[in-house]
Formats: sequence, structure tokens, C-alpha cells
Amino acid sequence: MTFKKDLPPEHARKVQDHQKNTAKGQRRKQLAKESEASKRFRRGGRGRRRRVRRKDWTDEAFRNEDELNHDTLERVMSRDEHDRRREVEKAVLQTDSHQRQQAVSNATTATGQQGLVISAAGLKARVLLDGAEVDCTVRGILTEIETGFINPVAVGDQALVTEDGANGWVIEEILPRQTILARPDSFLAPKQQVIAANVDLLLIVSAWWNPAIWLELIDRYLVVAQRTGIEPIICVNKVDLLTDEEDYEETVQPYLNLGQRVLRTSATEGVGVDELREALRDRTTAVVGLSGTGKSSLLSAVQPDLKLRTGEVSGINGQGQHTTTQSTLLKLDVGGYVADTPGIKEFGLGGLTRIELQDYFPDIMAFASGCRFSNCSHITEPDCAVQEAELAGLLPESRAHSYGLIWEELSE
Ligand SMILES: Nc1nc2c(ncn2[C@@H]2O[C@H](COP(=O)(O)OP(=O)(O)OP(=O)(O)O)[C@@H](O)[C@H]2O)c(=O)[nH]1
Ligand SMILES: [Mg+2]
Ligand SMILES: [Zn+2]
Repeated sequence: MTFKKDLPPEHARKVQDHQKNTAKGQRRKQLAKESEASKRFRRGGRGRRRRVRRKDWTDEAFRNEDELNHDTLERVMSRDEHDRRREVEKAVLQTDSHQRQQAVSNATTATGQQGLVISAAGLKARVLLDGAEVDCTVRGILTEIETGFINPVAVGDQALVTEDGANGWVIEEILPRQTILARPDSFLAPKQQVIAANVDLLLIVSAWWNPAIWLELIDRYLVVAQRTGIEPIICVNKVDLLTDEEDYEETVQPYLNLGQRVLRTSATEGVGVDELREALRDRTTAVVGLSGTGKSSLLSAVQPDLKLRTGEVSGINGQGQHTTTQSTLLKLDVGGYVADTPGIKEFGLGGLTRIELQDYFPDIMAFASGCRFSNCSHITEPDCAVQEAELAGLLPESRAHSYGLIWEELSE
């Protein structure tokens, strides 16, 4: 579209901006129409601060999308039971790293060779021992009482193993973990299931499109990373599907402002793959993100012989199909390990309270001192500097949106 030459420059710029926004809006509308399901994945937009309860996370569509994820946090229970469970969660998740270090150095009750667990399912595990892989059974005594978790062994665990005298191997003990990525168990919540142990990098993979980038999930993972002490890197994949460069810049800017590293990749076009490989070098990385975002494809691009299975994103709802169903720790040629996890959308928020939540949103905290009430939740209070900052465009809407949604689902 062209402009009349006689329009004042300021006016012309406004018209241009408007057209650009309209075009952007139309494109979004069109894409959203193509996929009903994509509504759930859209970036936080105007008209946010909807009161969305946990049910929104666990409706039928989502359940299909993460088959292990059940609506456990909505359970009705007595206040005492609720409090007790919260204490258990806290104790499990918030052991400080010094205590863990101490525990590691004290942990020599069993004898055996030390190996790294590279896959685990129930009471069976595969352990890397002096460069060789051995299949182990887990001694029955490694129950949740010892480990604090319902699965006794997880990928990334350091295990003490012995020979069972019949050509087999037995895991006698799991050494205390440096970091824990866990989520409430599907059936036994709030008891936790360990997804991976001793991970020091969280690669948060989001597709730019198909499925559309979902900032709330990224924000949740950033909270998880801070709580667990695991360094996060955001990886925006499928940038080959990117049509609006400005849209991308606007989307990632809030994260860059937080000092957060953001990688821009296309597994299919090989974009950003070298940088990703370097980021993974000598680290133990858990790759997280929704199903279908390209986690396995990216790892295969980093190292083709990893031979991971990848799956089609279904055209009907734009969601992946959980091609990767079990965590496996894979050794990288450049050094380090990666755990390609199944698409898990929630973990690591157990025991978090509303008041603590803002500690994990430094961009929100930056304004909080200006609020009228010192215990302001920044949700409904008057004279809230955070809400004002958001209205003034100083705080990204999507970040405030994520904060509001998580706040809503925390009980106190
Ligand atoms: N256009 C495009 N498609 C991609 C890209 N990366 C992956 N895909 C496609 O997206 C689909 C899903 O990829 P996967 O690697 O299986 O996704 P995943 O995240 O491992 O999915 P789960 O294992 O289900 O959690 C496959 O059809 C890939 O070919 C990319 O950068 N661009
Ligand atoms: Mg996969
Ligand atoms: Zn406030």
C-alpha cells in the first residue's frame, strides 16, 4: 500500500504502524484459525489478566498432549494433609546445595563402582561404568524413603553398583544429587518423580511456530531453573517458519533484558546448530519443551549419530505426538551429556508460595518497591507500581501475564 505524498511525516508513520499492526494481527488471526489448538500456545496478548485456573492446564487437550500429566493439584484434601504435603515437597526440593555437597562427601555407606545412570525405568537402569554400558537392577531397599522420590533411580544419577554374582549388576546406592528436575507424580502427587538428576543446563526449546511459541511455558521453565539452580538457555527453534523479523525481536527482547541467553535455531536448515553445540559442550543438559518443538531434531542436528526418533507435528491441532517417551542421557562427542526428555510442560513449582513467586520474576521485582502495600501481590491491589509499569509499557505484558497465571494457581 502506498501513502499520499502530502501526509505529514508523523501521520504517515502512524498510518504505516497501524497497517503493520493490522497485517500482523491478520496473520496471527489466520494462523490461529488454522489451528484451534494453537489458541493455547499463543503469546500472552492484550486483555490478559484472565483468571485462569489450573484446569486450563489440564483440560482434555492438554492431557492428550502430555499423557503423564494429570489434574493432581486440584485434589480436595484436608488442610492438615495439604500442609503436610507442602512440607514434604519443600524438604525435598529446597535442600540447599551446601547440604547436598556435604551429603555427597558423606555418602559412602555402600561399596561398589561408581557409574552414571544413562537410562532408567522402574527398577531397571543402564549405567555407564568405565566406558562400558551395563544393565542393572535396583536393589529393593532404594525406596522412596531413601531417595525422597517415587522413582529410585533417574538419568544423571551417580550410582554405586556391584556385580550380583550371576553376570548381572545391581545398583546399591544413589549418591546425593547436585540438582534435581522433578515433577509431581501422575498418580501419587504431590510426591515427586525425578525427571533427571545432576543436570547443570536447562535447554528450553520452543518452536517459533508449529506449535506457536508459548511464552508462559518459557517463563515457567525460567522459574524452575532459578529454583533448582540450573542455568537456563532459551532456544527458539523452527526460525525457518519466521516471517516477521520484528515480531521475533519484540518477543525475545524481554528475555535479553533479563540477561537471559537466547539461541535462534532451525534444526531443519542447520541455523544456529554450531552455537548450540558449543553451548552444550562439557555440560549435562536437560532439553525441555513441548512435544513437537524439535528437541530431538535439534540434538540430531548437533550430532547426527545420536539417532533420535523424531515425529511429525499433527496438522490438525499443531501439537506433537510424544515421539520421545523416556529420558535417556546421551554422550556428546564435544563432551558432556544431554537428556532428551519427553515433552513435559510442568514441573519444579512444587512448594512455591505466592509471596516467593516474585523472587523469580526480577523484572517484576524491579518495580515492586513502588507499590503502596509492601505485601502487594501485583494482581488486584490499588496503587500497584507493577501494574502501572505494565500499563506504561515498561513491563512486558507477557511476563506480567505469566506471573498472574502462576500466582493464580499457587494456593497461598
Ligand atoms: N520447519 C521446521 N520443522 C522442524 C524443525 N525442527 C524440527 N522440526 C519438525 O518438527 C517435528 C517434531 O520434531 P521432534 O524433534 O520430534 O520434536 P520433539 O520436541 O522431540 O517432540 P517430542 O519427542 O514429542 O517431545 C518433526 O516433524 C521435525 O521434522 C525446524 O527447525 N523447522
Ligand atoms: Mg523428541
Ligand atoms: Zn504491586
